[in-house]
Amino acid sequence: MQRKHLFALIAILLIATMALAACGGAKATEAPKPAEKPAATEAPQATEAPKEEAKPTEAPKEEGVKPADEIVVYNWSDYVDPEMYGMFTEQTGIKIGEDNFSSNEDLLAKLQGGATGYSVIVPSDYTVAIMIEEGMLAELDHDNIPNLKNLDPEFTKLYYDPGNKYCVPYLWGTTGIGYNTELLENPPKSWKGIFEAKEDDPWFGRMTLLDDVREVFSAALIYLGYDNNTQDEAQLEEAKNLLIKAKKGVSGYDNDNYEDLVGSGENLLAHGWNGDFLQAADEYENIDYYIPEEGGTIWIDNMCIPANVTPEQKLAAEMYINFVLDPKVGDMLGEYNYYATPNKASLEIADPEYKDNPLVFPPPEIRAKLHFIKPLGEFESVYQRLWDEVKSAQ
Ligand code: N2P
Repeated sequence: MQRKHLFALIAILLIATMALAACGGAKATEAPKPAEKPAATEAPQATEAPKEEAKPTEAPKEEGVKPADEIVVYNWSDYVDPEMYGMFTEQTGIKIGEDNFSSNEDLLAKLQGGATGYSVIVPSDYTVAIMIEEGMLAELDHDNIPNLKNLDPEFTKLYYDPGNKYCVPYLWGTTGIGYNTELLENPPKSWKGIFEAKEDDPWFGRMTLLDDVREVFSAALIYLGYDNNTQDEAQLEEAKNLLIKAKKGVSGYDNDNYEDLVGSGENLLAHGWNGDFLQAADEYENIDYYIPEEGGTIWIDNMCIPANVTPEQKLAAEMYINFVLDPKVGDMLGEYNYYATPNKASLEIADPEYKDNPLVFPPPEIRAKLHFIKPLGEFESVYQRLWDEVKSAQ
């Protein structure tokens, strides 16, 4: 080749290289991310679609995401085995903080108000339905939660989230009455004793009701023989009047300390959640729990991820959910809290004292008297208005 031809060729090659680099500039700088990790982890999906197409759409979103260093769980109080957080941090390096709410309505209001920073929240069934409807929850990536297989199949077909698209059941339980066995021999069998307490009943003025609109209305409606999710305003008015009259025998509305007040003897009985009383019974040794003869409520609490988390928080949250679904961890959680686990693999290794406890796992005759609180859409505001009237009545 002649010298001038050689220069011409070099010049052409140089220009061509520069032009290619300019066109592909964006790609060149971003190349390391999509090219390295996704290829390996996404291989199974890639077999279905041509590689070139799959990479740009799928790779950057999910892959290369590292779990957040720390997440905050927004939970009910006393609703975890305190050892669990340390175990999770030891296994994953992810730290866990916890913040507490006292009712589903508080949780909902807080998130509707724009709260951020919570990676896992624990709403009950009917509140999950509301949150899904309002687009407040992130869809779970089941690939990150292989322990989902441990759930009892019954808990994968729930009306509020079939297939666990958004949430994973955490614990379930019932709402009834707990009482001080030393100071009260014969607690009232019927809700009548609560809502129509007489001044000479020993518990008059020494009992609390939950500070929870749907729970309190459910109990009153069940006592009156109505559907606890009624939308009949006359029935609701009757329940409201009953609750207003009942106020004189009630010392307060409380979701967080009622079991201690019963254990210490300050109160003789309280409307509350089964596991809270049973945990306190360990400490005070003088508390028992029952469902009044007309019935009570049953609920399932769930681990969900708010829609506003970062991809890093979401991955860490899914890792935490997967951790809770571990058979041993699920068993620890249930046995510590005296709430029922939805984890079949946990039940298989659970202590018989726990899994045969009829106050944790109610037998069929009690189960038949338990009702779920259901989401009521717009009508929820009617309950809230009546509840405000109850709370503010003198
Ligand atoms: C635990 C509260 C139980 C949750 N302190 C009621 N859904």
